[in-house]
Formats: sequence, structure tokens, C-alpha cells
Amino acid sequence: MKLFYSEEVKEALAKNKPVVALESTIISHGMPYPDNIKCAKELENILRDSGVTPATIAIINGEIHVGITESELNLIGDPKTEVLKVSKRDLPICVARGVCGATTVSATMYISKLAGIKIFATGGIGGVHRGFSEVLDISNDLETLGSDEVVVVCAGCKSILDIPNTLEYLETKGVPVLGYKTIECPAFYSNKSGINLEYRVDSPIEIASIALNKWDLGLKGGVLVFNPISDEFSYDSDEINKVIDEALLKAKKENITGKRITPFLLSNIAKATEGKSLKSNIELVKSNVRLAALIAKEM
Ligand code: PSU
Ligand code: MN
Repeated sequence: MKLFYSEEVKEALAKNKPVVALESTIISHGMPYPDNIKCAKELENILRDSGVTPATIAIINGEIHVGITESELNLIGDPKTEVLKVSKRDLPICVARGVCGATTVSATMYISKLAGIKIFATGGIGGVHRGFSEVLDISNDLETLGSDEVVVVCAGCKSILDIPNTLEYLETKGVPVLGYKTIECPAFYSNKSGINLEYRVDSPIEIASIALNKWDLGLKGGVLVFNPISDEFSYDSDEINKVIDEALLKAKKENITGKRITPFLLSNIAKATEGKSLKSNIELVKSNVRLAALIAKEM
């Protein structure tokens, strides 16, 4: 499969310089226009300013791009463009049909692996959804964390998910989950969840060493880093959970299921908080990108 590299990514990979991958579902389906495009540009510039090359991954008319141009970003960030939400299973369909696609954590990890990129930063991962015993909704992100060798930096699992069962599933898949400077599992908009992780790490070099040792041992799959949102932007967990519960109820009433559920909940939460949750979302992704840059340099 041919990958289309941007000039800067091609050069960085050839010279063995640090590269951090970024996903595109947060651009096309996770954030409203025009904040999505502004945020995507800022994330890339945070990386460039710290001497790391950004590789935003997206599918443009069936072509898999590793690193996109400004006009490609404007295309997939435009709400008027039809953009498929592409997890691993949608990838061949998107390419075969020659349409545009925004990659989720699972597809972005897979393409990163193909491109030889070892680290990827995002906001939050998909997981085991609440009510999974009735509807078996478990994100492909978890499978891919179990199979593809990429470090993923995120802000934990938000409580639209079943956090304890998401952590159990990651354990089954052999994925190390590392709390960055915390032992409490962060919950995306909030840095509190009341649930403890098993491992806390305190430096980027320690994270790099765990990942490299995992792969040196011949173990497959990724490493997950949970970087809590800073106190300044963190929500009180009761406050945000109330909003999340209402959004979940609305989704149930409107019969929203499958891949539509995560974007539906995110946009309803942003509306209900009058954009305050969006601000938190943007800040936490930026913080994850900053941490990923430090880890990439150590690797
Ligand atoms: N979490 C967020 N924002 C997002 C996503 C997750 O806070 O936009 C996206 C990611 O791309 C993730 C995907 O991989 O949603 C998970 O979708 P699903 O639950 O359908 O697997
Ligand atoms: Mn799902």
C-alpha cells in the first residue's frame, strides 16, 4: 500500500528525527468548525516549535496521507465535506471507494506503524462503552493497542465509557497503562476518577524505556500514557458526569449507536457546557502533544 508523505515527514523519517503522529477524527468528528482547524494547526506548531515533526494522518480521496497540507486540513475540517470516520475496519473501504476519511486512534496507530512512527498523541481513546452487557460496544482502539507497536498519549478515558472495564480489557490485551505523574486514572475532562492505576511514571525517559523494553522483549502492541488535564482546565468530576449522563440519555432516546455515539456525545457535551468542555478538550490535547514531543525525543 502506497502512503503519501508530506515533505517534512519524509525528510524527518529519512534522517531518523523525532516524529509524532496526530489523528484526524478529532478534527472532522470530534470538534466543531472552525475550532477544529485552529486546534489542528496549533498542535502541529507545538511539535515544530519543540523540534519534532508533526504527521497528521488522514485519507484524502482514498489516498492515505502521513502529514497533510493546509488545504488538505481545510478540506477534512470543513463540515461541508463528507468525511468517513475511519477505524481499522473502515480503512480498506475508504481507500477502495476513493473517499475522504478521518482516522480514529486505531487507524492512526496502524498507519503510524506502517510508516515507522513510534508515537502518537490524541485527546482520548475509545474503550468499553457503558451498558456493554446489553450492547457489545468495545472500541477497536483497544484491540489495536493490543496489536500495534505505538506509544499513545491521551488524557485518560472519559466517563462516557465504562472506565473500570476499559482498564480490565487493556490488561487482557497486555497493554501497559502508565499514569503520568499520577496514580489516579484521569477521566479526560477531569483529572479525577476515583479509580487507581497500577503504574505511575514521572519522566518521558521512563516512558520511552518501558516502550523500547516492551518491543525489545518481542511483545506486540502499544503502550498507553494517561496524562491528566491540568487543574486549571479540569472539571469537577460530579459536574461533568451530570452533563455526560444527560448526553448518554439523549443518545439512548435518539437511538444513536455504533460509530456515531462518540461524536454525538462530544458535541452534546460541548453544547451543554456552552463550549467550556471544548476549551478543556483543546487544552488537554495540547498538553498531550507537548508530552509526546518529549517522549519522541527520548526514543
Ligand atoms: N475521544 C475524544 N474525542 C474523539 C475520540 C475519542 O475525546 O474525537 C475519537 C478518537 O478518534 C477515537 C474514536 O479513536 O473517537 C473512538 O471511536 P469509537 O468509540 O467509535 O471507537
Ligand atoms: Mn464503538
